[in-house]
Amino acid sequence: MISCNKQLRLYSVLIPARDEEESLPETLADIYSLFTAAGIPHEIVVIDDGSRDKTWQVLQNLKITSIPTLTPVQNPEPHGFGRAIIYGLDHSHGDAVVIMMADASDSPADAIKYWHLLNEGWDCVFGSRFIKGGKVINYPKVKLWVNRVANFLVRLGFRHGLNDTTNAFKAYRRTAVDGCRPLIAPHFNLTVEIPLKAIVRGFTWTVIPISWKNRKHGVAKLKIKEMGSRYFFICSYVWLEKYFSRGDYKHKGNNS
Ligand SMILES: Nc1nc2c(ncn2[C@@H]2O[C@H](COP(=O)(O)OP(=O)(O)O)[C@@H](O)[C@H]2O)c(=O)[nH]1
Ligand SMILES: [Mg+2]
Repeated sequence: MISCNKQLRLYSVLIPARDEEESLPETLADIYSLFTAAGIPHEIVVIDDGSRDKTWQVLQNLKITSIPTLTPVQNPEPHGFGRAIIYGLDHSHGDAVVIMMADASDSPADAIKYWHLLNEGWDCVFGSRFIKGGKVINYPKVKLWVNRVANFLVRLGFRHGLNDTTNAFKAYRRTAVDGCRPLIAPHFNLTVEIPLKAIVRGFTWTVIPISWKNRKHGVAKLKIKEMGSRYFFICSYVWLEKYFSRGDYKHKGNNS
């Protein structure tokens, strides 16, 4: 069901980045060129989160030389993937947002499909790498296995039918993200807090197949051992809201 037909004005691309000096030039050039060619009004908000390499200088340079829609910001301490995204949400101006990774794992062409679906009226557009048409390239084996088990358990708990909840690469109308506040996950667990809350709170959503590729530069930072309990915590919290809050936090009516 589609709740709103209002055309969107500006697409904010939020990219949390920590020590991504090598990946960012290519990632940002790809997004900028495809979005510009598609005529999408956008801003690219890269949130530098305490990088110890030259990420910040690289961003300043790209903004001046080649990517005018880039607006880099620095997340002050305390750091954390989730905190950086929340900082980016608070410092971006679009009425639609898409969360993408700095390591070029997400496809700008998919982000463009998200934009068009948001404009058709969906509150949220999710991608799945694990439905017909979806694709993963060089996904590390253990990580893939953990991912599939985690997504199966989330699906069991929420009965929402989505099989790629944990992937951060999703797009939202601003009204939907704001309807998920207060956002409380400080780390990678924000990647499940937003979609689960949006679903539980009654925002409309749809899914398309997407592709994902492993990074070419730098190292992956998600530590499954450290994050497991945090994912469990946030899923439990939203699960309790779903079954015991008597709809107190539900999105009421069409105010998108
Ligand atoms: N703000 C912020 N971003 C981070 C942090 N760790 C990783 N990222 C970013 O999150 C995205 C995904 O990280 P990555 O290392 O590729 O994780 P993985 O591929 O899921 O293991 C990239 O854009 C990283 O730069 C962090 O501590 N703070
Ligand atoms: Mg990655």
